[in-house]
Amino acid sequence: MILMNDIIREGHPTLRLKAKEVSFPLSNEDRQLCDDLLEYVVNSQDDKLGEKYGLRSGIGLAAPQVNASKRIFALHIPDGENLLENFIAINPKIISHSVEKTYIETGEGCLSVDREVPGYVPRYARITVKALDKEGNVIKKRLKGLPAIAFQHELDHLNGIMFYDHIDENAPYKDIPGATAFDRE
Ligand code: NB4
Ligand code: NI
Repeated sequence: MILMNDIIREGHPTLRLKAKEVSFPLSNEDRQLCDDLLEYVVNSQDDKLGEKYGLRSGIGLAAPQVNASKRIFALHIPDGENLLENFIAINPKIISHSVEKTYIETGEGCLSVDREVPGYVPRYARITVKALDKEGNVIKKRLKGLPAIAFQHELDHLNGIMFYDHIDENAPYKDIPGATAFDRE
């Protein structure tokens, strides 16, 4: 299972690389990587397991964060008792997006960043995405709210972009025209 010391931190060059597309059928190594990424996110949200293994909780994790420069990430986003999203995205793409933007009121964090970086991170409010699952089947989804924000955060990792690259360092909380805040609470 993935533990915190398997997660590379800012400054590591892999976090600034453009990750490579994955070929199919998946190698056993890539299949295992997919399962490990999703397992980490699920474990991290389990109080007992999180406590036992000292995991920082997350709703997403991208392959470059475990030093695998491959276009794969996992999302596990609960909504109270229900599950908003739970999937592995391979060779993901945003095929269209809204003009309207959104941002998490309390800002974003990252498992590869061991510090708070305050400020609004502008994201597209609604996106239509395409990705492949482990069998190579096409997944097409329309995402909004936290799933849309998380998908963009993870896709950024596949392109060597960190959330704070989007924060205006001179005015981190400046108003984002035409944006609606996403309130986590
Ligand atoms: C990715 C997210 C940062 C902003 C918003 C949030 C958490 C992450 C980073 C968008 C994507 C990880 C991957 C959370 C969290 C809400 C749901 C359910 C019960 C606790 C869990 C906490 F943990 N970000 N952490 N950061 N990243 N919500 N939740 N809650 O997920 O670096 O690249 O368990
Ligand atoms: Ni991150």
